[in-house]
Amino acid sequence: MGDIPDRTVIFIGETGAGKSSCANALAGFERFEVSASSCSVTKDVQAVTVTLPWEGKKYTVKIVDTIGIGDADFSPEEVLSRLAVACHECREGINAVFLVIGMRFTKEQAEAFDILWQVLFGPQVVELTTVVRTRFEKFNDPTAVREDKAVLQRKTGAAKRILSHIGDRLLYVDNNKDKRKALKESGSIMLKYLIGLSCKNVFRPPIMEDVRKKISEHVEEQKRLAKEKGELRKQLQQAAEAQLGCPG
Ligand SMILES: Nc1nc2c(ncn2[C@@H]2O[C@H](COP(=O)(O)OP(=O)(O)O)[C@@H](O)[C@H]2O)c(=O)[nH]1
Ligand SMILES: [Mg+2]
Repeated sequence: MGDIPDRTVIFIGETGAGKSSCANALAGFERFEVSASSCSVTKDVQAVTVTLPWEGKKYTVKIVDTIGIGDADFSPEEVLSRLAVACHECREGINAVFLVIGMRFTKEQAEAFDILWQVLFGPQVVELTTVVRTRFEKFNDPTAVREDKAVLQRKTGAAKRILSHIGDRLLYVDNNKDKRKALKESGSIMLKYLIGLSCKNVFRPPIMEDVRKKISEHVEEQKRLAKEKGELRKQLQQAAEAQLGCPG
């Protein structure tokens, strides 16, 4: 099978985090559509395989860009389904998941990632996941990077949980399309990292049917929980009313 890429990387993250810009910086040309507004333009999965030179050798790198997690235009179920298609696109194996975060890493983002691991990928993918911090102008400054890592370490809740699995797998880039040098260096940072990865560690996404089943189970569970919450609220309200009804 000569057509399996040397490396396959999938970009995931919130809309506007800079996934498509990362994908372009890595590819070395503008292949993925970038949006200046906060609305998503990557409605569908986009994948491209490029041949990239590194230290005298050439590598084929499959780059998969995806829809934003937490995209307001789509229901969570729709987003999961589209991400499942992205996984299917990588059925020959994923070497890295690049979790793109801009200058903020919010609780909502972290919770969305949590669902993603549980429902779509399975926990083993966490080990293949690297956080890519975008818009980081001082990405070449070790002090600024160290300080930012310290800030991330102080996160709590879901963000803390995710980051504790990520450990030191953190890349800092600035894919500023108006700064060619920064853009080129950022692309190189990601490429160097991908090439340095052990190819033995490959994740083969589960077959589509299994993923679909997991998504519907998750959606059903969410509905059940919402119903349960509604019933509890009703009971509480009734209890409060009853108490008001019989003073003393
Ligand atoms: N300065 C700077 N701008 C960025 C960076 N990454 C993304 N952007 C800008 O942020 C906006 C959203 O980026 P995009 O790649 O479309 O985000 P996506 O929705 O995650 O794919 C665009 O205007 C990009 O030019 C970065 O690292 N530095
Ligand atoms: Mg995009």
